[in-house]
Amino acid sequence: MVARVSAPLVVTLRSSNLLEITVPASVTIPAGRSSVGSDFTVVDDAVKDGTQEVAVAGTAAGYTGGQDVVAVLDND
Ligand SMILES: [Ca+2]
Ligand SMILES: [Ca+2]
Repeated sequence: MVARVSAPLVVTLRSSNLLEITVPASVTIPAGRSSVGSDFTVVDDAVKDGTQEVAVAGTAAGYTGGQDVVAVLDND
């Protein structure tokens, strides 16, 4: 079961590779909700670097952090 937060919860975001994906420093889950959306920015690096896997992690005080891996494709 996914818990809804009783007060707004600030989640700090981190990208494992800022040369591939940048993320907002944080997002806030509104009170009464269990999640929130966020836009990530994929960097067009003009380097023939193949598919890169980047971990995006979220942490919040009092909660177990989580992360997921995003595959950034290459268009060069
Ligand atoms: Ca790249
Ligand atoms: Ca590239």
